[in-house]
Amino acid sequence: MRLYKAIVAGALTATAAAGTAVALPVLTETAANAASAPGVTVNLWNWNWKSVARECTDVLGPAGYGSVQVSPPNDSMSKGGSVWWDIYQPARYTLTSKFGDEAAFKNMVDACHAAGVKVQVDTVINHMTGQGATSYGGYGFSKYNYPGLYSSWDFHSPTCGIDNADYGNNAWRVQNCELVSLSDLNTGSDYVRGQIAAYMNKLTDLGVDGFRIDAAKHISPDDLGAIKSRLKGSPYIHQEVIYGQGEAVQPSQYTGIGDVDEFVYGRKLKEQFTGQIKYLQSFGQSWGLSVGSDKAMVFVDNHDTERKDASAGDGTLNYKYGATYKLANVFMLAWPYGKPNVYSSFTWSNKDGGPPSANGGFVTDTNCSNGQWTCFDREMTGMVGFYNAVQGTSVGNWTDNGGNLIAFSRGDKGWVAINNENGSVTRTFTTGLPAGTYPNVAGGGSVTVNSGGTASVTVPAKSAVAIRVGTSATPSPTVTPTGDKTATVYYKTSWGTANIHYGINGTWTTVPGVAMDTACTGWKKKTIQLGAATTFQAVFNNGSGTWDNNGEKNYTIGTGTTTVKDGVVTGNAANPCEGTTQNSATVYYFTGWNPANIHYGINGTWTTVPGVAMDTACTGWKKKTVDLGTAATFQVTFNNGSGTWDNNGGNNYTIGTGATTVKDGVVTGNAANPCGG
Ligand code: LM2
Ligand code: CA
Repeated sequence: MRLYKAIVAGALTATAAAGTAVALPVLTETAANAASAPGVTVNLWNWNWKSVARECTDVLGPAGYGSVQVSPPNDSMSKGGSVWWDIYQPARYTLTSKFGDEAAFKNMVDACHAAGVKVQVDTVINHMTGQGATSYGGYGFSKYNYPGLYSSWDFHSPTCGIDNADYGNNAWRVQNCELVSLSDLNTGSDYVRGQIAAYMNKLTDLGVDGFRIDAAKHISPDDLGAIKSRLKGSPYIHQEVIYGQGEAVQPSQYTGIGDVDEFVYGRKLKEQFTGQIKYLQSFGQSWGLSVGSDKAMVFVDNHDTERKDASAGDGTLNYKYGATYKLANVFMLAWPYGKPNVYSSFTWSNKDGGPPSANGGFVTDTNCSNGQWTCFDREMTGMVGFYNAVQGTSVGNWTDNGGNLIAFSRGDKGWVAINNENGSVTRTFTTGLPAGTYPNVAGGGSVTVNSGGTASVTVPAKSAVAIRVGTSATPSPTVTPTGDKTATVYYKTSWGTANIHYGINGTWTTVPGVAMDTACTGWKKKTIQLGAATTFQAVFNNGSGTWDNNGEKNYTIGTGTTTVKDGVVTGNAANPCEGTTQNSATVYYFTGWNPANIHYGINGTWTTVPGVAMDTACTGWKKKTVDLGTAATFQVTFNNGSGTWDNNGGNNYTIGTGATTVKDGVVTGNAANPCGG
């Protein structure tokens, strides 16, 4: 929640500052300042690039995940697939890792961006190797000697090893001696800082949006700050600074640089979910979390903590805890603290063992049905939608059963019940939601909320029920207006998808509103039936959380043709597209899907995933007409709205103007209408 307040505060400040100017800027400018906000992150640890790309397109984008965190992409020491941890011993910064080469990495970043998912990279910059002589990319090195990159004088020397006692009383040794004998880079040196920044800037050039800083605790805040100052743009940064009570190096020393991976969070959730979750009512920084909500990236587990002994005080839950693990993740996505990071990786019995691989350790494609991967990201998709829907609300209607069942609302946007008991619980709960029937986004079934906001719900043992606005098992009734007034709105924007969310006499569309059509390059258009009304209220959004609400005032628009451009409303306007070239394409798609969406890009600007719903043309055929502006062709993929895609085997379909049919992978241009007529 603090995170959200920070963003709102930023928005208000910017608006107030602009208030002295004559024309108010559109809200999108403010949103751009918060562009690096990660949303819900998913850590696809040890997935290869090809599999991450596919997951972004098929699962993460459609679910609303904001970011994916990927494993170190640089060339590392090779143990030939026997262990996972060779990736934490960098050999050089070339992108030839066990997960794929630079082309595969770039393709992954592009696929994730096309799906609306940002990319964070795990960067190992404190050290190089402690053992080995060859890398996955076939490069030869030895400890302290990495030809063309670093030699012995680039490392802290004389060398020393970090002793356990150092953590308690000697920050200098924690940051200048070797962590498990890994050659410790002299991050105080200008040359070393330059090489590290060059590596990170190369990733930024490839489109990367953020970084996890591995072993940040072992780099002094001064050195890390100096490296950060050399970075391009403003990437999102979260730093691995593991909290230990009374230690010489503390997470709070790093919050000036960026966010911190909050390790106490997962330890506390393990205690509660293996005990009594009723105590979570007061869960927050007062529990001894190492940094405030606005600086914390939180997680139930990560690759290190999931491997700690079950008895270890600093261990966490992991996938082996089954339903309990899932409930803890539901809580993380429902409770306002920090920025959540969901973990999804391979299954293991040997703590050191590497991921599924072939040909000497190159990681094979993730398979979600052979038991070798948890694919836990797929179990949280509904809760990601919940998280997105409840941002900006606070916790209310807390209730518990005095033991292991808790329930709470997030404003009037969402409500969740978590049953960590061994038996089911049936109760009447106050949900705070508008009346209606809502699907359970944390599992199966649905919940009917009555007009008083209460609902009688049975929560099965070790399971959760979560409902939120914006989903509907029963669609909300549509108001049929009387009268025949209309308004045609032209909206100037660079968004690929634009929605108009509007209210007539106080009755608003369901967020995000109604998709606008492309009128011509840079302009979206929608004609709205006003009934008897002569004005209405409108705001615009891009379908993935960026809004233009006229600096919180909404736009008031009348009948006839209106243009909205850079915050200026012009009534009785001329059609801004008059005289411009206006190509259009009608696509007929043969499929058994219902619904079917068309997700398309014109000159590289793509619709927001999943794209635009197609209409049924006749049995087996869906149809959509797309305005292309001055473009003569565009790129097209199709999906069924729940994760099944047809992207022409990864190539997309290229389609031109006029009528085109797409059937069984075959594109026919200048086609006859397959439905006749
Ligand atoms: C991290 N954060 O600070 C990573 O999250 C963690 O997974 C890394 O340790 C560590 N820091 C270094 O980046 C892992 C693994 C270690 C492994 C190192 C380096 O947990 O066991 O150490 O990666 O690969 C291994 C051997 C160790 C040996 C060392 C150097 O297990 O016995 O030390 O390599 O050869 C003599
Ligand atoms: Ca160091």
